[in-house]
Amino acid sequence: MTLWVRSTGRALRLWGRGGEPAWACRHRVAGGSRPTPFSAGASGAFGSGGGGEEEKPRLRDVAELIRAQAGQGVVVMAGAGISTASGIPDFRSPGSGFYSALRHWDVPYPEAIFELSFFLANPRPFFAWAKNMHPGNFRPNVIHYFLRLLHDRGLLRRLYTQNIDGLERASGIPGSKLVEAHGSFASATCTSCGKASPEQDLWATVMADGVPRCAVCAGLVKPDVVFFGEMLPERFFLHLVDFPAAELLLVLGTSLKVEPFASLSEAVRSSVPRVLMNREAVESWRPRSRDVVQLGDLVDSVERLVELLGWTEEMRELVQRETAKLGRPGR
Ligand code: CNA
Ligand code: ZN
Repeated sequence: MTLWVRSTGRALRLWGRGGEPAWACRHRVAGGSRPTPFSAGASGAFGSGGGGEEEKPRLRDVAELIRAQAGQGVVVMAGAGISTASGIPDFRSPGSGFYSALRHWDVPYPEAIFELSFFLANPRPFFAWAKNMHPGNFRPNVIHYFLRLLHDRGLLRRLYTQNIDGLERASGIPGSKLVEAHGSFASATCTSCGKASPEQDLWATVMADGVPRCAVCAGLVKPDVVFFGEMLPERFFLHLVDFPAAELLLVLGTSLKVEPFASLSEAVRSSVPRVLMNREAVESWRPRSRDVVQLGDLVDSVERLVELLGWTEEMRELVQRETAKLGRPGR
């Protein structure tokens, strides 16, 4: 297990315990003790159950909170659940999640393909998986475009994402508004000499089932996604200013099992409303009185939310415009 250094330290590394992959480590360390499991009715003012009669009032509350924003006060935390509708499996959903598929791979245990030591010895399983992540395979969905609308409307302070699929960028949200906390495939580096490798070279090799090598020293080239025990990008430190300044926190499509990312959900001021939207309850969520928890499919929730906000037409136009711009088939 790699050491995890708290934000007061000099470095932040992904941290895991109990057999989780590099950028999918589990367990929180904030506060030291395990939080009380999240349960129905324990989520504060608006309850925690999903679906049915209660859905509308909760989404209305979310819409109200967004409407109440005057400036760039919205901070978003996103996870793999915002991209499943684009056709990219998350890790933990039973059946469809990446973990469920791993038994077909030549790895001693699932998390090994994101461990540097395993990668250096046997990079093929990682690149076989990476092939599926080619940016041409996917395009943003309504959830990404909802976040884009938050930006267009001048409400977004920053979007922190754990995703490495680049779909937030592809939706048109500028890099200055993004913190890709677990890196991305947009750049790659030689693991021997540190030379940067062009993204197109990487993909050309990976798509041909090859293993990318450095043009200078023939060392193994690794995309700049954060592996187990690796440093998080410097931009992650923006959280030190963003979270204390946030006026509203949206947490979307994440199991909050990766540290140090997960603990950010507790870094906003206690008076700041937090909205958690996920398919299922999040075990480590520590309820606060102003929380709103909306469980269920994110696409359904976001579409309804957009409707409640009166942004449906704007969203339709945005999706049309951006889809035409991307000019390639997606899912
Ligand atoms: P996770 O642990 O797999 O959790 C995803 C969460 O999203 C789960 O709680 C799901 O129930 C929920 N979810 C999935 N689909 C939907 C949906 N349509 N509507 C509502 N909720 C949904 O993934 P996390 O992101 O929490 O964190 C772990 C890793 C996974 C991070 O480091 C990611 O980088 C990594 N990951 C990224 C991608 C990607 O880039 N798209 C894909 C798979 C894994
Ligand atoms: Zn090199």
